[in-house]
Amino acid sequence: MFQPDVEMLPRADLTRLQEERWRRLFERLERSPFYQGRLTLSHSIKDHPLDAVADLPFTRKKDLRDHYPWGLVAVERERVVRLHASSGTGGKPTVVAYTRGDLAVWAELCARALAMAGARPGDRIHNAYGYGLFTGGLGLHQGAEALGAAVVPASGGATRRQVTLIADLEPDGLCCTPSFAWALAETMREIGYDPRETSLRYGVFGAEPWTEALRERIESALAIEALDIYGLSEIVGPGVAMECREGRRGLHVAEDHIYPEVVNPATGEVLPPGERGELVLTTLSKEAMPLLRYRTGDLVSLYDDECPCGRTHRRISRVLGRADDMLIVRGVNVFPSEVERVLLSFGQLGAQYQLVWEDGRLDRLRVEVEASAVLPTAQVAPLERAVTERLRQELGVRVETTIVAPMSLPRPEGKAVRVVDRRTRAR
Ligand code: DLL
Repeated sequence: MFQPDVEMLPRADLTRLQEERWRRLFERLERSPFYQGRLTLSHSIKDHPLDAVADLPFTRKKDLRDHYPWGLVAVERERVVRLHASSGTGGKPTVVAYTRGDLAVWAELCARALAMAGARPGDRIHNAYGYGLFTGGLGLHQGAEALGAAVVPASGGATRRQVTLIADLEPDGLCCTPSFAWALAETMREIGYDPRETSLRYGVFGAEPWTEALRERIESALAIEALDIYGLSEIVGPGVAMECREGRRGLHVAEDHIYPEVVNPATGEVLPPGERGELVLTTLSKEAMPLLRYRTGDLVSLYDDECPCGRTHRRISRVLGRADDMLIVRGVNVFPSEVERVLLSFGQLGAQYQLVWEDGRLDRLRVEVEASAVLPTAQVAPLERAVTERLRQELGVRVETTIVAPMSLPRPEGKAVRVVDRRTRAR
């Protein structure tokens, strides 16, 4: 454990620490132009207890966009030492700012996360998250250094060169998106290098939704332990929550710095532990860009039961999907991760797939999925029918399946693109 004192802090002490930081958060929010206009007039924010946080308004991604780039910054411009931006679809990105203190906390959170996956000082860590405006590369880079590990800052892309680096530099850990981890294993096989024979012991995979089924495939393909890391730029980047190797059920939220709630996405009402809803996060110590009740759009449940690792911080489930990623196929809600779970239950199918919207009288969704190895032609159609039938049973709606040749779908360099729209008619 990187910081056992805080990671295992008894619950009562943790609550006290949260409350202390919560009071100081309000002083910071008052210095943010966005919150000044919003909070002081309508809410008596001073002395507002943390356990009544649900009375306070949410902050949404739109607020960050509307007040781009400086409107949520709560410190003098000279104190900002780093800017990142989140990958948005269209329009302006959302920019996030950090003070020196924010960077130090972020490095700690990423060091904790790496240690949760089994990283130790002196390890070598191959970091294939993208470096740049995206927070994955630099975030885990700082974390590895804070832990006392050596980082190979490979960044994304150039898969073959990355395989060579892994073979030559013999890292202990791998950081990248789960889809890129899978692409690395495939490339290793393609060039005749057994992916089970690398030096790697563990992987810290996140930045996109993935399933238990994909975890099993990656663990067996690379002979490593694969753990889930969660984060978002608006809050800090990777390190907001991390799965521990002892529990492997849920990701510990760094509760000394971030306060989690799960709400009903439609009504905003706070849900009890165990119920699935949208994750809402409040930063407790962020200086440059403190956020109050930020709607992440990510669907999870919160667990408050004990974890075998001894950490006291509550956990969130694996992210099921984003509220806005949900596809509605003829009235039925479909999450790409549910499709992935079904596809990977077929050993003959690979882990690379896309959901394609097509023209048709009704909404037509088709799954294109790669075979895991070249299939005899006679087997393709019956397997497609079997997959379509299983999808119908599990999702409750018909989704046609097309099996394509291994390695024929585009390989991701960063986050996987799971949904493609090929409709031509105006919508
Ligand atoms: O993806 C930060 C990150 C980098 C996390 C590296 C983990 C590892 P953004 O680009 O701002 O930041 O995207 C944040 O990605 O709201 C989720 O929808 C999704 N996401 C992140 N981690 C996971 C995960 C980074 N483990 C958005 N499982 C979030 C599922 C994830 N979705």
